[in-house]
Order: sequence, then C-alpha cells, then structure tokens
Amino acid sequence: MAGAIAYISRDTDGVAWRRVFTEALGPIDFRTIADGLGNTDDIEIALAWKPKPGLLASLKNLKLIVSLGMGVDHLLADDRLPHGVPIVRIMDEGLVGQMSEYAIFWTLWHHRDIAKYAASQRARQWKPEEFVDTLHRPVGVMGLGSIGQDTAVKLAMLGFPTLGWSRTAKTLPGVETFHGRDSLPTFLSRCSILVNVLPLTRETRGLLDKTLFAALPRGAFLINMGRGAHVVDDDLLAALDSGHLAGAALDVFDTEPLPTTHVFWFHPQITVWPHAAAQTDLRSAAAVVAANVEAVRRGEPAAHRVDRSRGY
Ligand code: OXD
Repeated sequence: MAGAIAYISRDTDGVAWRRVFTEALGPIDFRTIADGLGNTDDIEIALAWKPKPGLLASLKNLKLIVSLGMGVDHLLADDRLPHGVPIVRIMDEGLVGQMSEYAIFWTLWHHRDIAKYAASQRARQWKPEEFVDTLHRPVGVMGLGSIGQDTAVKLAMLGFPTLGWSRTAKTLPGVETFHGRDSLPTFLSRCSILVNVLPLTRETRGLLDKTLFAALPRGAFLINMGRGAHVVDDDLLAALDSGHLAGAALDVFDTEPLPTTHVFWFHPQITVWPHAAAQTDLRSAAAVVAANVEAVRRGEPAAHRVDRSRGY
C-alpha cells in the first residue's frame, strides 16, 4: 500500500473524508489526529485545516499538503512549514459557485431593501422604498482569483456596473478592472457595494480600515467573504455608526467562532454568518483531492498549487 494519508483538523473527526477517499482511491492507510497519527514517517499526504505550528514539519516523508479550505493563510502562518513540499488548496466549481451566490444574495438583499420590506410587512405598512436602478448601483469585487472572477462576471450579467480590483492586471468580460495599490482609491470611490474576497497576506491584513472605508461613497455596503483579519473591526464599527457605511454582511471573523460577547452579533447593521458562505461538498472535493494524490504519487505536478511567495 502507498504511504499514509493524515487528516489533520480539530474541527471534524475525518470519518466522512475516510469514506469518500476510500471510495475514490481504494484501500488506504488513513490516519487522523483523533485516532493518533501512528508512525509519522509513513505519512506522505496531509489533509490539513489549522494544524498546530510545527506539526507538518515533523512529518519527514511528506509529499503533499492539502489545505482543507480554499484559503491557505492557516498553513502559511506556520513558520516551520516544510520547504519544498507542495501545498494545494481545496477548490471546485461548487465551492466557487456558493461563494458567488453569497455575494449575489447580499448584493440583492441590500440593493432591493429586503430588510426594510420585511419590517414594513411586520408593521402592515404599504410603503414602497426609494429605489436605485441596478444600472446605477456599481459593485466592486476586491480579489480576482477564481472566486472573485466568477462573482464579478455573474454580478455584471445581472446588470450591475461591475468593477474588479486585484494585485496584478486581469481582464474580465463586462468588468472594469483595476490593479495595484495606486488605483485602489479610484476603484473604491466608485463602489456602492464592496465585496471582499482577497486572500489574507502580509499586504492585505487590516486593509479594510478607516482609510479604505472613507474612500467608499457614503451609504456603501460591505460584503466580507475573504478573511476576518482583513477588517479592522473598530474602524468598521465607526464607519457604520457614523452612517458612512449602510451595513455589512460578514461571513468571516478574526476570531472564529465569533465570541458570543462580540458586538458584531448585536449590531443592527451587521449580519453574521458562521463562515458558511461556501461549504465543502465531500463528493466533489474528494474527487479533486484524490486526483491530486494520484498525480503526486505518479510524480506529476498537483493542480490548484499555492505560490508560497505570493501567499495564495
Ligand atoms: C476557507 C474555506 O478557506 O472555507 O475559508 O474554505
């Protein structure tokens, strides 16, 4: 039998992964943190979500690290991460589609005043709200990787003037694109809804701060499905409380689960989701990961590989 696959996550026990992996790859040596990793020299593939720093470095014969999330900041934060072992992310069409749905849902929720109409119904009030036509509601997407691209193109297809901002230049059908720090203020000044789907890197940590919020037009709405650490929480609260921002839909938080005492839970202009904008469907994800495991075992390059120097 080939080397062992280790499931390294404390969030779930790995039973479901063991089942789908066995279906995809046949008999496997599948180990979990919960059951004990055994002789770690046998481990050649690690499926990891927020591993303890140093743990991956202790697996001497590791050939592949699979991030059990689309983001890889949880791995790159480990300064003992073994050099030279390729890292790949979980990525499939379903996950990308779910992320776009989240952005589109909250865009429409804000754009079509869903909360106000729900309140009017509760008060039995027949009260058409002042409206803004879709053609005059520009939406900006920060981060144009697979998720940002899919989101931006779908928003553009719905008729929203759509802008995209990324680190390097990108061209997308129906989307006006900007790149680099210098163009950020111009991009932001045009976004009445801002969707953040940037990766978390040294450059993007804390990027959504008071300067960025001030650069948005008054009444803008924030949708954050990137990382909690992109946002400076106090600056977001100040921008909401001053009326500069109309509201925020947040799926991700600097500390997860969001502590029960955190003010975001109670804020009338914030909606909190438990990092559930996209959830991994094991059937499709396992097929993608299994193909990567087989490729690496044949000595071929893995797909969805992470560039450590860029941080995503
Ligand atoms: C993530 C995920 O990386 O949920 O945030 O996949």
